[in-house]
Amino acid sequence: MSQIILHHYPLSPYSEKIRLALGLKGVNWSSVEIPVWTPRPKLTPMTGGYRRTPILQVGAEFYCDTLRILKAVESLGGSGTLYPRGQEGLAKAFGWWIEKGSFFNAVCLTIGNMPGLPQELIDERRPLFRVNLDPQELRAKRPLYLQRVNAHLARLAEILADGRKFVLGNDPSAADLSAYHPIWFARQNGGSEVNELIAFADIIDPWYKRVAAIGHGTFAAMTPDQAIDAARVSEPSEPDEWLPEAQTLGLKRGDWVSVTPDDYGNPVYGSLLAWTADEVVIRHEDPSVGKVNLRFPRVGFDTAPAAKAPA
Ligand SMILES: N[C@@H](CCC(=O)N[C@@H](CS)C(=O)NCC(=O)O)C(=O)O
Repeated sequence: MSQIILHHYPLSPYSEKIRLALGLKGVNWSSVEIPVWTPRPKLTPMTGGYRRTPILQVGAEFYCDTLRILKAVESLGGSGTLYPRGQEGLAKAFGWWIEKGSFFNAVCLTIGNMPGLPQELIDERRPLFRVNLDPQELRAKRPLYLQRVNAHLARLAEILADGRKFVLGNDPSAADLSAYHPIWFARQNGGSEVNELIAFADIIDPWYKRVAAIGHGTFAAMTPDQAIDAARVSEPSEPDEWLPEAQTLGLKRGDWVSVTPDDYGNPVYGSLLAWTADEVVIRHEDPSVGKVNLRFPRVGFDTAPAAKAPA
C-alpha cells in the first residue's frame, strides 16, 4: 500500500478538516507542509496547477478538494466512519451548507483581528478570492461577517440543542468536521475579542471539545522531494467508469478537458479518464513525476472540452 500523504499547512481550515478525518479513521499518514502562499514549486507541477489546499496523495493518485479527499480517507482507514450508514447523503448535504455559509465569513471575521498578516499573503489571495484580506479593511466589515457567521451557527446550535454528542447522533462524522473547521480557525486566530462575539458558545462548546478530541492520528513529516519520489515510482490506476451522461455533455474518454472549481480557483487540464456520478478523473503528466491521476468531486467542479496547447 502506498503511503498516504497530505499536502497542507497548519493554518488552513480545510486541512484541519482532513487532519481530523485521518484521525477519526485511524489512518497513518505522512505530512508535507506546503508554503501558505504560492509559488509551490514542488507541488504545483505534480497537480497540474491545482492550487487549493489541501491535497491528498496516494502514490500517483492525487485527490483534490476535501469532498473527494473525505471519500478517499473513508476507504483507507479502519476505525469509525465519516458517513454513518443511512446518513451518507445527509452528512454531505449538511457539510455543503455549513461550509458555504460559514467558511469564508468566519475567515474574514477572524482576519479582521489578525493585524500583521503578511502583505504577500494578502496580495496573493486577492485574485483568488476576489476579496481584499487586509485586516484593517475586514475589521471595518466586522458587523457584516459576524451576522453571517452567527446566522449559520444558530442553525448548528439548533441541531445540537437536544444534547446530542455529534451532529448526526452518538458518533462523529464528516458533518462534524465540516462544521468544526471554520469555528476552529476563528477560535485559534481571532483572539478573545472575536471569540466573545461568536454566538451560542454554551451549546457549541461541549460539541467543539468532543470534535477537537478526535485528534490528527499518527503522522510523520515528509519532504516535498519524498512525495515527488512516491509519485514517480508509482503507476497511476486506469479508472474507466463511465456514465452515458458524459456523452450528452459532449465528453468522451480521452478528451482533453478543463476541470474548474465553480467558486474560486483556476482550471486544471488533462485527458479525461473517468466520469461517475460523484467523481471526475483526469490524467496529468509532468517531467517531475511522469503520469499521475487527478481526482475531483463532481460537486463544485465544472468539466469542459478544452483546446490542447501546442507542444
Ligand atoms: N472546496 C475546497 C476549499 C479549499 C480551500 O478553500 N482551501 C483554502 C485553504 S483552507 C485555500 O485553498 N486557500 C488558498 C491556498 O491555500 O492556496 C475544499 O473543500 O477543498
